[in-house]
Amino acid sequence: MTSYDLQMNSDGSVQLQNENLKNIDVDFLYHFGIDNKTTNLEKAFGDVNFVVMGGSEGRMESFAKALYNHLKDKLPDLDPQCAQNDLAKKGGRYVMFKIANTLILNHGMGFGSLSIALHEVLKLLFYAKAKNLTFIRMGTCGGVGQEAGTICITKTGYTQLIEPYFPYAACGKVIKLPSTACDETIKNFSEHVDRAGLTYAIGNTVSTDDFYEGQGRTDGAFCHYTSEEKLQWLRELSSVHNVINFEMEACLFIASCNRAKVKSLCACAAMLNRLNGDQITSPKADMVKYVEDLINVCISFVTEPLLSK
Ligand code: R2B
Ligand code: URA
Repeated sequence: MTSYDLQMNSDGSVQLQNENLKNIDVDFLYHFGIDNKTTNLEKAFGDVNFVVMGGSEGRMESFAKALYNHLKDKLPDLDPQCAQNDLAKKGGRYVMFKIANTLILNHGMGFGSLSIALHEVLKLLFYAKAKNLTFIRMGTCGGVGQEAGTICITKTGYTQLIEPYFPYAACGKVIKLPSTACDETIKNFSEHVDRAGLTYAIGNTVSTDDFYEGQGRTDGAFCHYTSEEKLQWLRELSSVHNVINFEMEACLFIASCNRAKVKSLCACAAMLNRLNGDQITSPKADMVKYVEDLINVCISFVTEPLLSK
């Protein structure tokens, strides 16, 4: 798949596809502990343009603090508490912050918890009538032929069987929806990475259900293949399928954003080059720096429309 025509709503709003929602009087977003009656969602979230998601709570808390520090002197009306105010606290499952035009939340590891967070945040922003939306996943990954520190930007998220769609299972049947990201957003984002002087690669991402066997590691609790078979697979992924990295969410993330007609981008910092090994043994300070670099690029990307006004 080379490109995907998103066919967005003209105002860039979320397009839900569920007639049943019209018959729900109060929609309780259970995992966020937020509903659309007791909170005025339009007032609270109507000005959101970017949603930045990542796996861990700590990374998203750091992102919220860094974005707040970047903006506090430039936007005098910014709430001084916004980087501490966890909006999903009542749900007890995710953390969520809103800093100016950006909603920040974690999604946990893998498709299960990501899927729940996406259903609820898409409904939240639909009820809020938010416009011109771009969803970003800011994560970590294993590079395939990419060295540690490289920012890997996903063109198409593949399944672990190297298919260019996400297979949604419902009522015992599967529907397959395309998982190719928006070219324009990739181009815009990569210009920000370039300007920061960081190394990046654009290519396909394999999103797996598992960190170990799913990604062909030989250091899990189980392993039924040889190191040679693993390397042969990794080399084939790179040479035949233009795969640059492994992680555990991009395929679903992009497919769900496409389904809701919002722009999406997945950018992940490589923690290692899988052609050189399986264990992640880079010094802690290096890994912290890779993530900080990615955070700074995302901040540059989401604040550009605000600060160029
Ligand atoms: C990257 O890192 C996590 C596994 O360590 C997973 O959430 C992912 O996609
Ligand atoms: N996350 C993954 O899913 N795989 C890696 O190798 C590193 C981070």
